[in-house]
Amino acid sequence: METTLLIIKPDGVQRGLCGEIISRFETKGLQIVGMKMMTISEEMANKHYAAHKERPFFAGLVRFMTSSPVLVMAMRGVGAIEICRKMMGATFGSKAEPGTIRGDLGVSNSFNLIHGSDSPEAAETELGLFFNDGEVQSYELANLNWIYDASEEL
Ligand code: 3AN
Repeated sequence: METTLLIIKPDGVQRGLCGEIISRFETKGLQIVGMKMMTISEEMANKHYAAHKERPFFAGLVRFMTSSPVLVMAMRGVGAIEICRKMMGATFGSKAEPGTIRGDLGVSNSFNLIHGSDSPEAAETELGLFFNDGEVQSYELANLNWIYDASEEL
């Protein structure tokens, strides 16, 4: 099982798309193990996007991410990191494929609705940044054996 960090960005919250976006992950068979609404501080945004510090869009990105509340989620499943990235679609809403969250729900390149960790290392770091000890739950899904073929996949 992998756990990944997802953030419904300020545009997703403001546009009332949280339900739609969460529903896609639940319907897929992923398990929500953490969720909270928060307003990201500038310090946190700087840490989270440290890799992009030198990029021309960095200041705008930090301004956007701190401008209004976000919904932070920890999502668990076999291969969850790659599955969530595929479901999010390409970075820019204008380019993302139909069927993906960004492809179906937005047209903007800067306001692209959702963040998802892009590697196991990033997931670990980002989960640690956005969730305190004890905030990510461990519980057994009652229908786990109908989501996965337990004899082969778990
Ligand atoms: P992704 O979120 O698809 O992993 P990254 O990691 O390349 O994309 O970029 C991180 C974030 O930086 C993106 N989610 C997007 O909000 C923003 N970003 C990336 N490139 C640009 C750009 N050229 N103009 C504006 N914002 C950008």
